[in-house]
Amino acid sequence: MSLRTSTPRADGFFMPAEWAPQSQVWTLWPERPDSWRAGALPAQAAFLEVIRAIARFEPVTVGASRDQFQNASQALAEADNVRVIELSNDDVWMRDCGPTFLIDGKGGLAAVDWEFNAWGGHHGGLYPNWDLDNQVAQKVAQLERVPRYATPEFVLEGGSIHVDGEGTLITTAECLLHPNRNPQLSQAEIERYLRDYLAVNTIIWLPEGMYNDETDGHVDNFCCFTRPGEVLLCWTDDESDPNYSRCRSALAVLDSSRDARGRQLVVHKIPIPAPVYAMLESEGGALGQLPDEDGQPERLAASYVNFLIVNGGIIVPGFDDPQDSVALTLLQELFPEREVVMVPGREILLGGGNIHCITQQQPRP
Ligand code: KQY
Repeated sequence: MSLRTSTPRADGFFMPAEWAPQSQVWTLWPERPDSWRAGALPAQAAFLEVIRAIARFEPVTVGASRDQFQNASQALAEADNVRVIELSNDDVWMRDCGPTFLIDGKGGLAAVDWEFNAWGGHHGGLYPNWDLDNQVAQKVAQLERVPRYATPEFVLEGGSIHVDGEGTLITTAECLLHPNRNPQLSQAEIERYLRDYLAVNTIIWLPEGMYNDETDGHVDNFCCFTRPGEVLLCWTDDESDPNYSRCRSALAVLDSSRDARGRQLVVHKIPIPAPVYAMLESEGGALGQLPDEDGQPERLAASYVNFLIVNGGIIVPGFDDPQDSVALTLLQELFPEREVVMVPGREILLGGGNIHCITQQQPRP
């Protein structure tokens, strides 16, 4: 399918909000032993719960490697609304290596194929080779027969941006201005890419994301739009929590921002769960799960904001924490027209992300 050499903005495409109607959700199947403990079996069970939860609302496509295709197919053989395809990958983070879908409001669908460098390339990247991940967006665009806009000279992960579909984008300086992504570009030049490829007009820069997030502070683990003019922000009142100052700095920016339509943002706060650590599972030997240099258990970047909006539903991770029910109730209030479904999030979190990170919605144009 065609590679476009113009920009999406020039061709009338824009990134819709996640709450816009969707035709399906894409994800990938875990197997990588240095990301997933115990032969990835616990992770595969966790992914199955997420996939089945989404499939209650809309179709899901699961990409599995050649080695895992049959295993994934068997595990999902009786799941309605799910197809498994063979799709080579380096790991599971479809939000980040997959395409960002665009619509034009006239029935057209397109995809942005951002350059992917595994969250930092050879300067802090999370695995040493990401060639297969870097082809995922192109393959998905071809499978769906949609035109593709590629940015081989600009690195971006889908989890580092959120849009309201009305011209506003939120991101974090911690991630997008990190020198391991696009060191040759100024902030203004990075904004140019966002404006040209997503057709946004107002960019809100939060200083940081969640503490100890392996992605250098992806916004999708920290703050998101819930509807035009309203955002949801991770929050803690515990002054000893390293997230305390991060939440307050973000709130200060949000409170003083206007969105693309000139609205002052309404900020909803969602508690973060009590600190979640990688402990017993470290025995499985996956990277990033061992105690840190001080011998302390590693704090994981657990967040309820890492949820996915689907047609008629919200799929949110739970952490066996008293705040789970608080988060569930708040999300149900914020999305009264959708059914909020909580699925266990710890096992996916051990790999470095959560439900939003492992999925990519395809809008229905
Ligand atoms: O989007 C994400 N949260 C990706 C995290 C990658 C972690 C690799 N171990």
